[in-house]
Amino acid sequence: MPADATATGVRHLYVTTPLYYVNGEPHLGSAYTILICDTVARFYRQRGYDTYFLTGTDEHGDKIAEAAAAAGEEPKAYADRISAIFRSTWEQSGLAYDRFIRTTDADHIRTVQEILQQVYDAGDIYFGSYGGLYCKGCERFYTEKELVDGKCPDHRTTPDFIAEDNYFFRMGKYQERLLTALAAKPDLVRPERYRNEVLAMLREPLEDLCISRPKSRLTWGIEMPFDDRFVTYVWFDALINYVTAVRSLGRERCDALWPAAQHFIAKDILKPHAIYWPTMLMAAGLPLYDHLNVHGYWTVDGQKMSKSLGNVVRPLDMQAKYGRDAFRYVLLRESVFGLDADFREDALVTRINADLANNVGNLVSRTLSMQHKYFAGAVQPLGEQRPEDAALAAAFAAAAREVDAQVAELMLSRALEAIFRAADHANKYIVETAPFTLARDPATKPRVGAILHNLLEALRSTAQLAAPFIPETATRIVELLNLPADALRVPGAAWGTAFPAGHVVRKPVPLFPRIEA
Ligand code: ME8
Repeated sequence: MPADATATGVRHLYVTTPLYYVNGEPHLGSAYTILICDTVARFYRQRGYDTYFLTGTDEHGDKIAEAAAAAGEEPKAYADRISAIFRSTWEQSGLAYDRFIRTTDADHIRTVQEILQQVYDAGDIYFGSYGGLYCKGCERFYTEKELVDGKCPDHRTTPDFIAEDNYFFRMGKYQERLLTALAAKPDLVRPERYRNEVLAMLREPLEDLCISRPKSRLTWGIEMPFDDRFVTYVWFDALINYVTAVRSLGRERCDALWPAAQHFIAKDILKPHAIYWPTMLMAAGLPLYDHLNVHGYWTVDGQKMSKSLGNVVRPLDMQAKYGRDAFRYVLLRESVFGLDADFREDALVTRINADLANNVGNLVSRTLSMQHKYFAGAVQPLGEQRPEDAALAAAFAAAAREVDAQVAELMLSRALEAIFRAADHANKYIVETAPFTLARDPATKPRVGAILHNLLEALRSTAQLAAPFIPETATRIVELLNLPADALRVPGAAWGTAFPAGHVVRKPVPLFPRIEA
């Protein structure tokens, strides 16, 4: 669960994606992290939390300068262009973030310089010489031990040996404090496997961090406030964005949101987020984030996604082909947070047909068509609850509890499983209670009205529970039920109280047409 309520009683949640490098375009991996953040933010927003959701782009450093040069553009013009592609992709995907930050934004540059100056004044930044093995892909120095056969384990390239005078951050000084923080809060970094990786990194003495680049080698960066011959190392710059964004909201909201910060990343950038960033925060006298949530990698048909293999999955293409919610659903349903996952288009089609079309889609169309066929769309009294009605209501109540518990642990696929299990229960309830048979006899027609009323409640609950995961579908269900949008808020009406007798629901429209393979 996010951090506790403050004195005002309002709870807060601040979620962040990594700031994506502008050296490539959005793909399945970047889409996944932002989708998880969007879902978690929607979930807590629906429950009345003050949420703030940040994403954006990381635009300085060697890697971007090189990509711009390769494209024959000035770095800023190049960053403007690619950053706009990210922004428009996320907008077209319907992601409800609060700010799209760029590391070239003026307030960010100011915040980085302020923090650098503060840490420098406090004596935690010094000038020195260093020679080391540098991987441009990772934008960091490697120790011999970290390399695999002399190569960067991520990029499989041989790092360059670079020796120069630079500024260093006394990261090593904070090793013990970081260990204490990790011990005090066992799920600061989660899931546990990544916490263990961090603890393993901290078994070695923590070295100081080189945080500048001489302008003789790189000019595309934020100038060091105390020495204009240097620019800031891209990670020391980019990580600070998480603070820049909340500071721009004013003191009070910043103080409420910052301790409720949850960063979402994949395992590739664990070290900067689990080691550089908390020690930077300590040096700047700021509290640590609430959680660092680390997920695995997506592969495509069992292979690493890459331009050369031609298997890069583009979120907008998938959404155009299958719909936004279907794409969201499959990514969230087919992955376990923390573990690697494999994307296959055939599995996507199977999921859409089985879960979305056959289960929820069918439930909507069967219920609404019977409501229209037997009662011209008008809701009938609920009547006395029979055991099978109570069991249906109980199935949704249990799903609601399970969804809360699973989302708190980021087990979003399990949460979805619980929702679809309840919807499946409703489909079985139709078979079991057989309203289509009862409708033939005028004596049992009132019971048909009651059954359908229970089913409308099941649809309302399905929409409410599923809203953070498949928001457009939830909204469409609520529209078909002819209820106001706030019917999706949690907690909502108690079972049996959302539809007054005589309330008229709309005629069904297919939500998810079956896809022929
Ligand atoms: O590292 N599977 O940016 P980046 C899952 N600018 N997630 C993936 C993925 C995959 N195959 N590929 C990428 C950077 N991601 C820095 C971050 S933060 C202050 C600076 C996602 O563009 C995942 O979230 O390389 C991963 O951590 C991120 O993209 C890396 O994005």
